[in-house]
Amino acid sequence: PAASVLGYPRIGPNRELKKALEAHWARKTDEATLHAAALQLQKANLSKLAALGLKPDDASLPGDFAYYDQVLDATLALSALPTRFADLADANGAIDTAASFILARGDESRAPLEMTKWFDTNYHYLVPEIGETTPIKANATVLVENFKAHAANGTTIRPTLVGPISYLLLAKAEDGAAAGFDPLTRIDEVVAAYAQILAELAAAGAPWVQLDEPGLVTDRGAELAVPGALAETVYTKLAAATERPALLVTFGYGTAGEPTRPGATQGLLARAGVEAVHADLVRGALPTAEFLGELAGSTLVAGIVDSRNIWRNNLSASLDILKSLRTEVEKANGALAVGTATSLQHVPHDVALEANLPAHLPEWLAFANQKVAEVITLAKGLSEGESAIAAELSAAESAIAHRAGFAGTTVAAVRERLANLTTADFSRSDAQTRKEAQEAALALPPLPTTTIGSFPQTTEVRTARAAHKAGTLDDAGYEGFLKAEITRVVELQEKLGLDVLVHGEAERNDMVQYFAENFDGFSETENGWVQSYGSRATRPSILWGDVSRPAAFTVPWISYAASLTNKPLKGMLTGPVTILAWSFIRDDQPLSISANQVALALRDEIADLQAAGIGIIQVDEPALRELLPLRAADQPKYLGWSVDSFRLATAGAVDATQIHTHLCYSEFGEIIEAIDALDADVTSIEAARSRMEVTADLTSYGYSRGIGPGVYDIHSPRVPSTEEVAELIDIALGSLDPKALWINPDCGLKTRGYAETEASLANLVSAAVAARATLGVAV
Ligand code: THG
Ligand code: ZN
Repeated sequence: PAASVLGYPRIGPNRELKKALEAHWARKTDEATLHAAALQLQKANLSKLAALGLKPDDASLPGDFAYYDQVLDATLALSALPTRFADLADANGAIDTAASFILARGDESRAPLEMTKWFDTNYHYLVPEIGETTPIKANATVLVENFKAHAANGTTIRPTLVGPISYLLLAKAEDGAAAGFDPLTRIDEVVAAYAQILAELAAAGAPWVQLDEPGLVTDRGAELAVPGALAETVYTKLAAATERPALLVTFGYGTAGEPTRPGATQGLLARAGVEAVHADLVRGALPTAEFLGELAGSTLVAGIVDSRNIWRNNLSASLDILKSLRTEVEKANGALAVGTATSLQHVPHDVALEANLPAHLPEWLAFANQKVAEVITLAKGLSEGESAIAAELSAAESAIAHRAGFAGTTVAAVRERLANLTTADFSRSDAQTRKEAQEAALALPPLPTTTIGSFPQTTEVRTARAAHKAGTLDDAGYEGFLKAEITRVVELQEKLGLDVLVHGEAERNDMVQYFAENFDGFSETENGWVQSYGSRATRPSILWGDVSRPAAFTVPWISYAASLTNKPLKGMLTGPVTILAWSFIRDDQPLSISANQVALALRDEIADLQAAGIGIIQVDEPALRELLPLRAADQPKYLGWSVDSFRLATAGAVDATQIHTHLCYSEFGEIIEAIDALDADVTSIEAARSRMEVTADLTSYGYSRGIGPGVYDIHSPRVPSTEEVAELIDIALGSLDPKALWINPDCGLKTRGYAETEASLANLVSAAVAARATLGVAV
């Protein structure tokens, strides 16, 4: 195929799949109804793709549907049931749809498969659990049935599966496997199963199958991609089968193999007999002529259209790159096709679904459908010449010119402020001086108790917000509602006896979107949903211009809460890295510059909070770990600017103002130095599930400022007993200085209900009070 996309959003333009799944999980519909809804959605998507110009008869159409997750679907294709789910196997050892939802969501007696980030994206996959004896047995039924269902409709899809190497790289060793067991040791069995799946798909008539091997763009993957290593062995074996479809092997999210040898992995696989190989030209390096010469008659799918961001493609620049690639590829008797950098699952469906964007913006944007059109246009330009796509080239050129010249894209005042920054703007005075000033100002008890910031977002809160948005609840009515909600939350915290109170964040729909709405330079979509995991999606904001903060916006709510209590009230902000990580970001300047712009906007808000008498301000950075580059060599630079942006946001605070931060993960060994460098006075982190494992790490690192390792897991409605909380406090006290320890839950309470929140916090407070008594004069 001359033009193809690696994958397409699965949730549906109006989140049809989400609705069908959630109705089924709520037992409102049976499996046949769910299946019919999913098939109808796929058919609608495929006819949309065909209408946009992808050919329905040459396997250009992606066949990447998954009810929940593409990695889970590979687990199903391998019948790889972890031991703790072994009873779910059917008579053939296979995992059916109902069983797959138990893997994804757990049941009364079992936690679901662990969920973790898919490469450096905001998508989360279900982690396979592989041990020495995990069954591995091909089950091509779902893939074959799906292929046939579309073939019966005159549509030839390209069934897509996570590749065998990436599957095992993404897996973790099953609990109970021998120490040091590496799932990759099961590769021969996985390859044999894939060979059988390929044979069954060939028998069903599939001309092409796509295997995604993004695992090979990581450092670990690079070791497997050198000549003679696993990638070569595996694909030589798979290519040697006589009964198989043609293979397209893709490498999204970076440069496959060694970063200094871009194209080498593609060359290696082509020589092994793979018909088409893909390269990500957006995050990955351009394959060099040396390696393109090794394509040996295979097709290179050039992933030139960005599938992780929403900007319109610079078609003429892309066409120039494609033409030079083609020259090299054709020297090796290969062919060039045009594609996307990764699956389009990371972008929303269609700009046309947005009715309320600011007038300048739609022309600059390309969501999935616009990107498909770009791929087709580029393929046409490549085969028929510039003149065949003259109108598209000039439309893209003028949109890009409008974007570059638009008043908000570059704002002199913002640029000047950044240019005038000095190193002093990134530093506070020394931690000890601050500590003394804060102790005097705050007079907190030992082991102070607090929460992470959000309180339950009840149906009433969501209903009031929706009514306000729809215009049925006026500004005054909404403000009155929110103030009543804040009053309730403050009174509850007083009653519970917490020491540092929060206002509860009822006014915020989302911890990022709320900030984007209040900063210049960002816009929000109405319908720009992107799957985050399973049936859940977010609507990332779009950062398109220089950022500034027109007016204080958190101050009124937080000041109102502070006016209701004599206890210290903690102001809540979201940090620069997280705001950027969960938004679509500019592609016309380094992320570090946007980060400092956001930091200055936050710095202004912090100054205003401080002026309003707020003495504790938390700047959350749950996504700090998330944006960490895949390659170790790229990490120090990232950690440098990300830490700097946090420091720039917070360093305007006076000594007596206590800066807190919150990080949503416990495995931060890799970035402990960066966390220390944030120089926050107090850091709260997830720790309950690992039973305070991190506290010992922190102590051995020599971390000396305030630390709040979460004393209970908020991810389930379970109420921890006072004894359980007390035990975790004891563990923490075993390695931490009691003067540094804070007592708080693991994370915000937004997703919890009030009943369990109140009970859990009551137990947290009584455990803290008891621990204080035990410490006695020691503190
Ligand atoms: N905010 C933003 N991005 C995020 C998170 C966030 N990315 C990472 C992480 N948190 C993702 N986790 C979730 C958790 C819940 C939901 C989505 C992503 C969720 N979404 C609702 C749904 O799909 O029904 C829709 C929410 C809405 O109406 O806005 O529940 O916290 N920006
Ligand atoms: Zn958290």
